[in-house]
Amino acid sequence: MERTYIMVKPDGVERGLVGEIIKRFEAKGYQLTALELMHPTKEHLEEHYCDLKSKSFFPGLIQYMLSGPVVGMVWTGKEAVKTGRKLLGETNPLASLPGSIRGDFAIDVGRNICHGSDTPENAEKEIALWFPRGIKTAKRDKSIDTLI
Ligand code: FUP
Repeated sequence: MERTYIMVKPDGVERGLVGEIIKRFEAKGYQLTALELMHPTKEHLEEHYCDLKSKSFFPGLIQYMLSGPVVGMVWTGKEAVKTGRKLLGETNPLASLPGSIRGDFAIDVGRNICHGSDTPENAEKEIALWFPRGIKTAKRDKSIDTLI
């Protein structure tokens, strides 16, 4: 099963969109595999966005990402990377269709609410970067059902 790293950025957390984003991934049928509210360091964010280091918007991007906590998540399921990016919409929210998260909730590329891995390889790199202690994937203990 494919995994993707989805992150609610500081503006998404500040605007109270964490639940809305989780709801859409759950409704689509993906499985929530990891979730954590985090306060990443500048160095951690520079590593996450290392491919964009030469871009003129890089300093502003890092500053924005440091403006508040983020919520990192791993979602698992069939074609999670590609479909996850469809659920998020285009990088530029103005190019995102209504019905996508950015299409419904954002207008500025520099405040685009969420991040989603762009390839399965990058997803695994990002999951290792954001969840360095690993992820427990044990199945739920069904014996608890008899206690209810
Ligand atoms: P994405 O894969 O959708 O996250 O897009 P990129 O990796 O190209 O860009 C990462 C982040 O850089 C975007 F989410 C927002 C920011 N960005 C800008 O601020 N200006 C730009 O012109 C392009 C990207």
